[in-house]
Amino acid sequence: MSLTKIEEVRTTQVLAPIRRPLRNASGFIPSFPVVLIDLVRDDGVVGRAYTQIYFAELLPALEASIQSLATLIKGMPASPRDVYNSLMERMRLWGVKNTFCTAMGGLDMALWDAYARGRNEPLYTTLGAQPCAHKPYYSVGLYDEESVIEVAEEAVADNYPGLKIKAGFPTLAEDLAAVRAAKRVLGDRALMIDYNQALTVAEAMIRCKALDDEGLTWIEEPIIADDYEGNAKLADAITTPIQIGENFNGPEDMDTAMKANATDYVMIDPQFIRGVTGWIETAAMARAAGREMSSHTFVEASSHLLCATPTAHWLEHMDVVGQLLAEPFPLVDGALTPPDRPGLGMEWNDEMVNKHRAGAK
Ligand code: SMN
Ligand code: MG
Repeated sequence: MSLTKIEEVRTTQVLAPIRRPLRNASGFIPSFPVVLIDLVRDDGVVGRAYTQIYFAELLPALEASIQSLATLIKGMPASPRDVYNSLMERMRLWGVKNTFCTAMGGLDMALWDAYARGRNEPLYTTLGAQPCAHKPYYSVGLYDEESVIEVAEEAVADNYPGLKIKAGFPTLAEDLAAVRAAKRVLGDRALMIDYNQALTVAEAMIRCKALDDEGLTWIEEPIIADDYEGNAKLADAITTPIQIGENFNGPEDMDTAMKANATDYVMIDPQFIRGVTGWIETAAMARAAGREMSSHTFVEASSHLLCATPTAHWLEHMDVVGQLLAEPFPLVDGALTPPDRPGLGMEWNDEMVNKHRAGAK
């Protein structure tokens, strides 16, 4: 079999329009900064993926990181695992964390997308899995007691089985009031809250205990994400599951967190875990550790990857690039199944991409 090679990596900075601007306890995201990746192979197959960063100001740095890594892999056979292993070796001296981690995640996914497209099958098939219907939760920002009613009604109207709101108001009373107001609208539907690392360990202990009887499905990132010892203490002290993982930079962080017993559940971001290759490694660790594994952002890739995840749990539905896609990833009867299209199943809507382009044109 002839080996197709990586010919070129094209990147486009965009500020993706989102349904609701995203306020959280640690920042504000009015539109989503992402870099779209088109990885061209010498047989003409183009692999598509994207990767995100939370600040528009940092988009050029992310694009430059992708392009820098691309110079290390151009001309290589386009086998995703070999490229991943080669990059891990080449980058050993500097490390593959943070922006380079995200950049590598995007490239890995574009390579897998091309690989599956070359075989004319959806990614879940390439991974040896059947398509399955995931439980999506509607993921939104910080809303107080009054404004949360409208988002909870939106979740019910769209038939989501769950809703995640941000928490981290100046007082516990405000967090509690928002949770109770949302619950009243949601009824039996799941409610999760996300502190985005805003609390100290002592404050988190007080708030998590006070929220422990509210029927929350999980409490996410109450303290600094990589304070695994602090997270382990919280997980021990309350019965509501603690959820962390979106800030794992590669499978090694999952390994460290599991060894520290830092969390009850994990939620993995395909971009930050270093793509399909990093996700599959991490999913095996979640099985070994007996931890439910959910996804973080990147709905399209997650919908395929969760099919190949033995302990698959919830799909976060934060629609980052939906408006930039030619074909949607729709919710049907409150569930999301990956599409029966080659690769990840994403084609850009060029007109919308051009409209929302950022950086140098
Ligand atoms: C989040 C997602 C995207 C941007 C900022 C924060 C988040 C989540 O923590 O879990 O959705
Ligand atoms: Mg979160």
